[in-house]
Amino acid sequence: MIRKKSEQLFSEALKYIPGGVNSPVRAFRAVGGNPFFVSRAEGARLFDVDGNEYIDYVGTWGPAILGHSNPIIKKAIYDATENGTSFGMPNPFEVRMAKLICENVPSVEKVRMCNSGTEACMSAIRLARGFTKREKIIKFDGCYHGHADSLLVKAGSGALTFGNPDSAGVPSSFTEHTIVLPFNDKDAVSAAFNANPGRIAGIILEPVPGNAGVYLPEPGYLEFLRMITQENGALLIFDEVMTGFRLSFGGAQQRFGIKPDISCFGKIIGGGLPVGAFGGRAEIMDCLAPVGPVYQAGTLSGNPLAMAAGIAALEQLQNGKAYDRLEELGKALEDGMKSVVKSLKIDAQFNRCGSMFCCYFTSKPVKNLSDAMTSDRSQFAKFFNGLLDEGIFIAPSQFESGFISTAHTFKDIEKTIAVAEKVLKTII
Ligand code: KE4
Repeated sequence: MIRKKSEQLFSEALKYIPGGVNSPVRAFRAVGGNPFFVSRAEGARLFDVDGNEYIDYVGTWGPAILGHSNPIIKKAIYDATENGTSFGMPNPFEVRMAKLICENVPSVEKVRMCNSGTEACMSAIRLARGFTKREKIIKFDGCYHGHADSLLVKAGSGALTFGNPDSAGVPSSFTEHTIVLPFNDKDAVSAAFNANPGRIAGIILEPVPGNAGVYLPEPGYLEFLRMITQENGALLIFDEVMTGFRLSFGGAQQRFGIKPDISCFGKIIGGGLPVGAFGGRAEIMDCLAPVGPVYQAGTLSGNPLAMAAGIAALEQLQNGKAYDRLEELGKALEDGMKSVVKSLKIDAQFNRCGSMFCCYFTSKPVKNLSDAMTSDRSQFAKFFNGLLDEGIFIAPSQFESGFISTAHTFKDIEKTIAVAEKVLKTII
């Protein structure tokens, strides 16, 4: 594929933007080559500035569950701009959004809007510490909760991609209260509570980790975390920035039947505009300013355009039909990929939960970060570039999730499987 205009734009971008990108994972550092620049996105397609077309499985990292340029979301944004773009005072959209989340996410009685998933997770941690008056937080290696200092410890996503899961610039004193454990390991959690009696404020996790690829909680694991936090007076925090309204309209917590104490959101609830939110039991949320002593704020929190876009997205998802389609498309992709891997006798694992998926190049089933790390990343890079040259765009890192949208068709899935087979034949 010719990407001359993208190359020109990238060399210009490098003069003014670190790495030429505004978020590291876009830089293609893990897979080689340079990023393409998008001129337009429509449905399940991205179009770059050189006119190349891609079937898109990144979906702007999760928000585009209804595909790109969804007409109802776009109209909601246009209509909202008629009345201004930001008011600095409450607006009716914020109430509608809060109601939608509280009425449809099992554990959420009250919710606070913010502007990113990072803010949501950072604020949820502060709230858990304020509510319990304890300092320590348990997180799991490979899980990514945004780039707040205390959570950039053995983090996933771009931090893992670039091999700096413990970022520079974060003093050890900022992370001394962060306990990092392997995911899906009950004994490690029990040991941490035994070693820190009365000092753990909470556990934060991605209920289905999507920032080291995709792997699933073992049966009973989430129930165990719910029980052990309750037993120890600690809070269970589900980071549903990626899984919220993705794995069901009530998120992973509804899919798995678990009620966490605090939940974090982002991505889908903004309809593609900047957004974050965190919510939970009223007695916990009322510890937040201006009611309680835990401070949290944001100039653009509850922004009318982002709220209007998010409401338009959620209202299209609310009848649940989208999730049936996403499950059918996801199953078709999984079945096709698994049969290709089997017929070519390749060491590869295809993990999926609903419309989130990942292909690892390892013979080992992937159930946690250390399993994911056994994947052959040079194979992944060849797979990524082979697909890209054939017009299929998956995440440019082994340690990310792929996303299917309702705009994808079974024809797209068939094409993807056929191209994957062709590419795999050339790289094995
Ligand atoms: P943001 O601050 O990027 O809005 O959200 C941080 C975040 C928190 N929690 C989870 C589970 C997340 O997946 C994320 C962000 N996801 C990454 C993709 N894996 C965003 C992509 C990027 O960093 O450019």
